[in-house]
Amino acid sequence: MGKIALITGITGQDGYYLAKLLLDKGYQVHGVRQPLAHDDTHHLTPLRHALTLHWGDMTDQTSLNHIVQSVQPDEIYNLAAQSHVGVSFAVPEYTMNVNGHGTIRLLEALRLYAPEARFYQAGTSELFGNSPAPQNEQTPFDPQSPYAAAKLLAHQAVVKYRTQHGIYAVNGLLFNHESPKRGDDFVTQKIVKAALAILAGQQDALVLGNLDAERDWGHAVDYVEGMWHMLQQDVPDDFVLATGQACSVRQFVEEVFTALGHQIKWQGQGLDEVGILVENNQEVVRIAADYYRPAEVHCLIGDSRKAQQKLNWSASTTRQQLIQDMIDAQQDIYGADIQTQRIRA
Ligand code: NAP
Ligand code: G4F
Repeated sequence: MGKIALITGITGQDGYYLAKLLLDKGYQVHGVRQPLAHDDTHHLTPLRHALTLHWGDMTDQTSLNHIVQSVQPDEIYNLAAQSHVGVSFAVPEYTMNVNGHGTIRLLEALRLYAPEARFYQAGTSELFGNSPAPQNEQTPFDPQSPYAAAKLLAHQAVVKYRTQHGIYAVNGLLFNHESPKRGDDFVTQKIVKAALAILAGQQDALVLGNLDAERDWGHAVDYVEGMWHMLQQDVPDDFVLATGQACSVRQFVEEVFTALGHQIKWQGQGLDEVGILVENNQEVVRIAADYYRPAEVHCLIGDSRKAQQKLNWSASTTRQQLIQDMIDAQQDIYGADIQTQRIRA
């Protein structure tokens, strides 16, 4: 029989791609779903029949104990989180409870009920904050948000359970990764969906915050492969996964419109800056202070040479392929209207 995996956060973006990867590898895949979420399994529809889902919550030790005890997993992937950095400024205590204390709860459940299980923690490049790029495993942490502070607690807990309790527990320090399954509130998906809606005549403008932030955007399908590799090593260790390519939010906007056959030019500065379609001067991008964060992480570019050398992992999907994949996934909704716009342009 194949190995047994338990995934928290299975209803999210990475949960889908990881569950698919593990099912393809012959794993029995179990997932945790929150009791209060509604419509949480729509991403999972193509896989749903092959998965076993359990009610549980990262804020509830009893449910995690019960799930770990009954599933007896070989591998636990802790992907569950309040994963929006901007939102974490509004709900800092909740974010710490889910992302920080929740990780400790799950590690305790493992230690008590399945101590031989291997543990993957969904760590983040946000830990590096404004430490100079490129960032790697040696770069000092500099958390800028409640989200990053909570993930730092989780990171340190994983190191302690590894060194003090002898548990095979690892931190993946993953840079931004996106896909058609990305939540609508993250900037890449917001840009893709808005560009399509604007060009289809269904939305007035795309309203953004800081256009100058730089991120290292890869495709989630590559990153879940790296998660799996981290749990197959002889010795547990922490790894950065990244593409090594920087791109600003501004450039991402330009690349999405270019992929749709349109060119953007920029006018004005700060909150008054606008993005305009070159062909007809239509104002399609505006800035609003609401989308700025109290503290920004300016530039994240990952150096994943350690993962290349020890895991034989590298990000194989280019940003252009990622953008095309995200656009293609929307074609059922916007396809016909977009073609009309192209002819008019
Ligand atoms: P996501 O799409 O936001 O998924 C988050 C998952 O966590 C969802 O399944 C959500 O359930 C679940 N969850 C939230 N609160 C929970 C709670 N209290 N109890 C149980 N489950 C809960 O995030 P993602 O992009 O897949 O990211 C996966 C993990 O990697 C997260 O921990 C994130 O912080 C981390 N990470 C992501 C990136 C990235 O670029 N994507 C980079 C570095 C690290 P519902 O569906 O019910 O809301
Ligand atoms: O898409 P974002 O919200 O992602 P962010 O903050 O980088 O966090 C994501 O990646 C982390 C890894 O580095 C994960 F740990 C985390 O869970 C999440 O998956 O924002 C990207 C950038 C930021 O600089 C933000 O200020 O885009 C900027 N931005 C500008 N306008 C915007 C907007 N972000 C959002 N969400 N919405 C805007 O309108």
